[in-house]
Amino acid sequence: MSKTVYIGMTADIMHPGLINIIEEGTKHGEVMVGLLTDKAIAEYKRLPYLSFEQRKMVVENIKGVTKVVAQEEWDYAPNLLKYKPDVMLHGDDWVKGAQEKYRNLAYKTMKEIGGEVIEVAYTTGINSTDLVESTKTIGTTPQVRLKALRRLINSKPIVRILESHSGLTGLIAETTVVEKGGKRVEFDGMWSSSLTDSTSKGKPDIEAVHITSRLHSLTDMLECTTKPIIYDGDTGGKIEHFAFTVRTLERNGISAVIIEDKVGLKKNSLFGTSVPQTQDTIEGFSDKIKSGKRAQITEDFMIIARIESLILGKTVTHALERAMAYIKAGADGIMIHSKEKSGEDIFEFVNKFRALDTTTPIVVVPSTYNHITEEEFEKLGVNIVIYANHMLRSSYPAMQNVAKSILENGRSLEAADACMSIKEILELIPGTK
Ligand code: SPV
Ligand code: MG
Repeated sequence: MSKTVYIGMTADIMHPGLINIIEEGTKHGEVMVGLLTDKAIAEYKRLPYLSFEQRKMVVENIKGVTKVVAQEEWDYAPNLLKYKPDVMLHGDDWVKGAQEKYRNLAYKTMKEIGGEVIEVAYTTGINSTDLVESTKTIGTTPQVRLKALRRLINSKPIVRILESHSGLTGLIAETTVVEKGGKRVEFDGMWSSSLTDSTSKGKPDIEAVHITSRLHSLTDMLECTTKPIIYDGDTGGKIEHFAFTVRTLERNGISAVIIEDKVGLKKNSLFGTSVPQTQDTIEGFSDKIKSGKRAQITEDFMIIARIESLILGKTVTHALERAMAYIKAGADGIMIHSKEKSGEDIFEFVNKFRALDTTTPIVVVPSTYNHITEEEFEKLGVNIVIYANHMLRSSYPAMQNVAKSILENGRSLEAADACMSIKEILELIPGTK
């Protein structure tokens, strides 16, 4: 009987390096590809462009591949124990860095099951991470981007979203990465905030900036990023208008709209009860959700219902009743908002909600209860955390200080240290030179 050779891969973008490894595998036996699921990949890297099913279809049709199985974790060991291959093949690029741990585990497991590990020389000059980088400069399509949010919710313990109101802030959300415990940590997408989009246009956050103008900011972000965008739809406006908003957003590849259950002149929620704000009726808001869902063209677009009960001084029970009604009306997720500093009301709501509903995605916006970590939200059962205004709140004081310094000194020398260098700004945007 011929030997089984196990090869783990993502196979998002097919390239000669992967074909070389498969070819090498066929010299030792029948090749079984352990195809990493979105969930396995999301532990360490950005989601692949193609879905698991699409990647599977491609790999199954490559010459020399006998079988494709799902690898549900970044760690190869569980699948090696399950399928007990005679050989495991891997490129020699896993000797150092974050992958080293999994290399050691693979060696240990193969020894246990009486097999061997063969390392093949990695094809230099080509790998999928570099290819993804170059693909990013080409861009994405509305469909791929739109789907990305649901895929992220299904594959990550928590989805991390950063506010963006311009091309530049979009680029920060797209490209900022830190290394933490051998893992790449980055934002998963952007929040088009009504507060910061209005403020950056010198307008109050009262739905005075029309969707036509909001779309300009969105287009700037769409043109230079690939990550998914969640749109702050305020109250959604009139029911009849909301249907058009949904179509416009979908057409542009926006993944989700969040609408809040308020009526009349909308004021920012963080004012709480210090300004008059009126909550919609359950029936009225449910009708708006239904109308949006009817207007939707794709399966993937999400309408997320934002509950303002806690903002308006009502109880968690009041908020829960609304959550259940909005889900019944078709909402794809619930955003629970609060301006309490402790976050206790959010904990109470999510705990009680999760006892009734284990699957509907929950979104939180910890602007005031900012001491709570993503890890704590994850444990609680939250799916998306939005840092809703931090790019604008950090840039405004920085700009104002520089403007003051120029006025005080009658020159810009004293402000120079607070500014990036001319060289840095010239090189900031790729393609400038
Ligand atoms: C926004 O960012 O515009 C929001 C969140 O809607 S909040 O400002 O807290 O209302
Ligand atoms: Mg808003």
